[in-house]
Amino acid sequence: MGERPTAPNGIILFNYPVSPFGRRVSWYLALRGIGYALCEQPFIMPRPDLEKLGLKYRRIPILTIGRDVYLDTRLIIRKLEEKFPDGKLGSEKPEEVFVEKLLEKYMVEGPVFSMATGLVPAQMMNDAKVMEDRKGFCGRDWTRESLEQGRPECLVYVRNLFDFLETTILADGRKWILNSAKPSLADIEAIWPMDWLVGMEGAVPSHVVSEKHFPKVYAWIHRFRAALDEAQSAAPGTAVLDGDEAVNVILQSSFSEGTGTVDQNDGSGLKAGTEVELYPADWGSEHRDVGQLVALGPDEVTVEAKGTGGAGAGAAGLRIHGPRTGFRVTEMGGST
Ligand SMILES: N[C@@H](CCC(=O)N[C@@H](CS)C(=O)NCC(=O)O)C(=O)O
Repeated sequence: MGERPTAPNGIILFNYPVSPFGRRVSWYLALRGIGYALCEQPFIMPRPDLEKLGLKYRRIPILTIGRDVYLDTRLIIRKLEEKFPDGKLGSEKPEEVFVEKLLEKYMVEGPVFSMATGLVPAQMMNDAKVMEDRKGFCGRDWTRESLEQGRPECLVYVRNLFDFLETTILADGRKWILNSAKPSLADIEAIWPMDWLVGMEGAVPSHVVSEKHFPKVYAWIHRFRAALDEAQSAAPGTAVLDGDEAVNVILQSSFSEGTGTVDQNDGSGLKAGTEVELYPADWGSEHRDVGQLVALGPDEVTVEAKGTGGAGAGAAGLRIHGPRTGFRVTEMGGST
């Protein structure tokens, strides 16, 4: 009999390789040397593995720890910092935490990703299914024509972004954003869209953005990639699970954390136990997870999905956690 599949540290990352958001998490795990299992997902819908879990959220990546499901890289990284505090990448100093948070807000919640996606080379959009699947994502229809049309504005924005880092925080020749000895959380928060753009052939023409124009930013990216290679070769190998294995591991696990409480000062007025829908506010909002509200705080909302799941998850339930910002939590049938 073969060995029963397991997930190191109870962690499973649902991701596909070209996801720049997914890289935020796989880089974090590699830099920390935290072992996990990967369950690779298709680039477009449907995603049957997630359906089997009864999950409706359609963005990538998703991370599970035991029976707890974490949505959105902001919350995923925060949770990993909390659950594996020894050697965490975030700072303890308030002014550095301020920088990390602002970078997260600008790079993840702000306009950066949308502007960067506007530089996806138009010739890459040659699959009608992909265009249909991503309609409206980052505010575009993803036709070649609209990409071509929007390109100049995105290029101006991205060039300014490179210039911003080159002439401010990296100007003094420091190796890492917070002048740390190793890459820290602030580096992850800042580097992922830049690395994605530099690595995407045809995205940024070399007369506008290049090593020559922005030597410090490029050197930082090279340094980061080298640090990552080093961490990856030292890290425990990633276990790979297929969809059925991942679903089984999750459904045989227990919850990895307690339920938490519902903050009466949240502003929504929602009460513990109310049946709610949870979904991202910006895109993919029609994919809504339904469950009972079990926790609500300034940074996190948790619903327990019971009976709404797929084949396996329905009976026993999963707890689905989302960040509070950028997500909506609304009472089923209500107007909250
Ligand atoms: N704020 C989310 C954004 C996630 C996101 O937009 N991911 C992209 C992939 S890089 C996505 O979901 N694209 C649509 C899809 O894969 O279905 C996060 O930080 O996780």
